[in-house]
Amino acid sequence: MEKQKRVLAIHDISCVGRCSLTVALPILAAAGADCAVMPTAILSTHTGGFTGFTFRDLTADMLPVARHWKDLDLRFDAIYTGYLGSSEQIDIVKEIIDMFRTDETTVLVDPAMADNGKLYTSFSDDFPMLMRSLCSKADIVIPNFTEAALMLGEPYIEPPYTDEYIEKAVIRLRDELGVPCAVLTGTDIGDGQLGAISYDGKEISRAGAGKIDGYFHGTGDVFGSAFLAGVINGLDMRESMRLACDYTRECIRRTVELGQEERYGVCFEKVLPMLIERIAGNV
Ligand code: PXL
Repeated sequence: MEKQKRVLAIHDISCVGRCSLTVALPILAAAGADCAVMPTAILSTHTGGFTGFTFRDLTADMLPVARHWKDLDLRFDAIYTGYLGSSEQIDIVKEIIDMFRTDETTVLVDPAMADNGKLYTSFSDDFPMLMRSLCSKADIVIPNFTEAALMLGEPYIEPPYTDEYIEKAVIRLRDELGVPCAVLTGTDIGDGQLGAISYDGKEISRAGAGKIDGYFHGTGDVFGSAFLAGVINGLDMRESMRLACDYTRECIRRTVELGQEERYGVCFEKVLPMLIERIAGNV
């Protein structure tokens, strides 16, 4: 009988708005993982689409928490990092990765800091280069096109893209960041599909699902969590991307069907049975 996988998810808690930890924990739990959490900050809501949100920075708590876990001899099969609460957390997260990484650990870094050509309001202009240095410690990175452009010091280009542009971007991302595998999300070549492309130094893989128009908050975290759910359950890059694309699309479709306001995130809870079935059936 295979041991239950333990994941450490390092993201903020946006108490309302379904993103970061309030998405990662339930999705990874549904995928059968024991998901430990390290909150980087606690916000009353996320920062996209709400004003007047509260923000409690938890930078000072992170290393003491990690040291306690080290004393307990806790081990993690995967470390999944996302939205960070301060620039100082970049070095802290690197230290935590060093504390817990073994040959069997998968380190997945989502450089959650920007979308639609813009850095999120809470980050300063030097943050993308700091985030780039964190990405270089990962086994897999999953930026969108805005985050990739910021880390590569390139102008952001609006979709639709050419297939050639997407391929070059993912190859550059992997090679320049020095990361074993890069997954670029938000691939849109104007054919009605939206998806992701990966490059692991040998092979380029693609996955996509029918595009639904609109801006849906938190879908990067839904995608990242479902992708990691695939990886820890033994799926390869292409299969994990396909699972994440199909799951994210279905979450968006249900959100539209239910007439839910976009800033409250997508109705991922309603689609968890599909994720569980797909993982059980290994597709
Ligand atoms: O899902 C990205 C995200 C996570 N956490 C917070 C955010 C955002 C995007 O805006 O504001 C606090």
